[in-house]
Amino acid sequence: MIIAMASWSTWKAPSLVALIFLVAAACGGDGDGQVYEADGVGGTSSANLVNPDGDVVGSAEFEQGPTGVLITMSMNGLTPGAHGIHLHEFGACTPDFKAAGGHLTATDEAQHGLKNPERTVDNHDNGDLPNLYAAADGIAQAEFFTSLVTISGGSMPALLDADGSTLVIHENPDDHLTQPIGGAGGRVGCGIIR
Ligand SMILES: [Cu+2]
Repeated sequence: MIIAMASWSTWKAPSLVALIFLVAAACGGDGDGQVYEADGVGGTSSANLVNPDGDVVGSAEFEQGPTGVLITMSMNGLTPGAHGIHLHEFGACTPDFKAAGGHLTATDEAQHGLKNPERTVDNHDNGDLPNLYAAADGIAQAEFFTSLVTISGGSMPALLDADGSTLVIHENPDDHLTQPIGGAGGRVGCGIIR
């Protein structure tokens, strides 16, 4: 509308040039149109992780960075080896971990799996993370970084949206391919993100 109304009189030409510059900046400069935006860079949230008996077995911290969320976590009581771990859509772990719902996504058509060839920037599963590895003593410590969510607001599904979200740990590894959860099996840990 502004462009259509702009005349080529000498005093309006500078504002037209400025408008074109802003549009280019919003496209990130490489023409792909993908821009990560979040409210409150530096903001944090956290979760206490519980096992199916309700015992606290770990914790996770979430910090909003300019291009994604850094997750720092530790947990004990796991079987040694790899465990699928995802961000789930509801902020609930009771009466059982099914209350956490499915993965946090922006579309019902979401494709699970970091290695899924059907996956695009328009249909990725925003709850996906690499696997969590527990040592022989059942303890796992990890950092994850994801640019597929925000803590609040912005251009990706937010952890602290109206229905909240959870960090869920599964009993088996996520193969990053199989629908809907990479064959990760049952839920052995859950934490409400607050
Ligand atoms: Cu999951």
